[in-house]
Amino acid sequence: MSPSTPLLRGVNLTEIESLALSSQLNMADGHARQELTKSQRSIVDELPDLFAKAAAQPVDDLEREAHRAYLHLLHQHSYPTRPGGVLTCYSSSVAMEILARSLVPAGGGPVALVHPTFDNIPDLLRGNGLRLLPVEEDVLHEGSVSAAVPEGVRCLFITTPNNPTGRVLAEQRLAAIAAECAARDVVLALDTSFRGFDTRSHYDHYTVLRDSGCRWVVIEDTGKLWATLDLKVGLLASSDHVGLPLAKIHSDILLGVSPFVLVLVTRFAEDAAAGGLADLHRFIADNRALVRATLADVPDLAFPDGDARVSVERVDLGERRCLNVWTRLRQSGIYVLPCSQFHWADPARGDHSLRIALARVPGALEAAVRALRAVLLSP
Ligand code: EGV
Repeated sequence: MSPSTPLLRGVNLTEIESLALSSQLNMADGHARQELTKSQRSIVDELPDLFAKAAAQPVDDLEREAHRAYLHLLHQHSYPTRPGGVLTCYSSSVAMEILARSLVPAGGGPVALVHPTFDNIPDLLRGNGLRLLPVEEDVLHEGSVSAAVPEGVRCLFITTPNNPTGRVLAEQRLAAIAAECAARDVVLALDTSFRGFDTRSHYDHYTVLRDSGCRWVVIEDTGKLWATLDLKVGLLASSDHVGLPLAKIHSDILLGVSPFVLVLVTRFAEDAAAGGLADLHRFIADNRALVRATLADVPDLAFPDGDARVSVERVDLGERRCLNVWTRLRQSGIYVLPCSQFHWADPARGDHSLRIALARVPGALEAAVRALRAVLLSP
């Protein structure tokens, strides 16, 4: 996409994010780009030793340690420990692609997918020829459970906490939805990539899923929490008898992730468990407060996700169009994300909001949000 591309229709969110990668004021992607903490820096200082450890130990052990450290950190104590119960991938999008491909041979109806959500999820599903049915967040979270699991679908896919809204599926609601999926033999798939930020999504999902008796898949992601320069893994966990060729497709795509990355994930997870996660929650809350305070006096503006704790914040622009605001910010080298594409079934519904990344150095975030304020205040 050339720098003068005027319209963003037909362009996906990741393409927009990639425009921002070399900018000093990149508030676009949801990756972690804050400074390392002191204890994280000391892990980085040990990298040569970690490399040696990774080379010396059996990769099975390293994989088990990484799963355990990460999933226990997030209180997911009942994750499957059987062989192949958690498949390790280079990223959660690779896990997503494996899930999408695995759903094809099963045949059957469309996949029901939360609306809105990050657009690479619908794109990967559709890219594999699957038909999609949007399920609005409100329908998913409240009211009749049978409406949350539309008739005839082969799979229900929920991002929780959701991206960009931060909305979390409550334990009772997960239990009710999982029971409905069990009764109707619908595969329940969760993407919990942002759960590290929100303790309300730290109840043990695997206990709830297992108790329901449904067929389920969970995608986890270590990539959103720590500024490890995209050294990360995605995890693809599944129930016994899930009936999808996940391991086979995983083997089509990779032999395994780097043992070095597994060791790094284990160390960062241990550091987080020792207090780093609580520090991170405070850091994100402070950055969210900074955004809200800086924009507080701008008329016709709102923060629709009052309760959100994830590392992104939506801003409702009122009458203004996100494309317009995005274009003007971009002229100053400042990047945020327009929200149209999150509304994958009805992009117009996102035309008046932006998403700001919060996992950033506070000084840079403040500069970007001040510039946003200036754009919003000038006609
Ligand atoms: C966010 C982009 C893709 C994704 C960004 C993201 N990756 N498309 N494979 O990591 O919220 O900005 O999730």
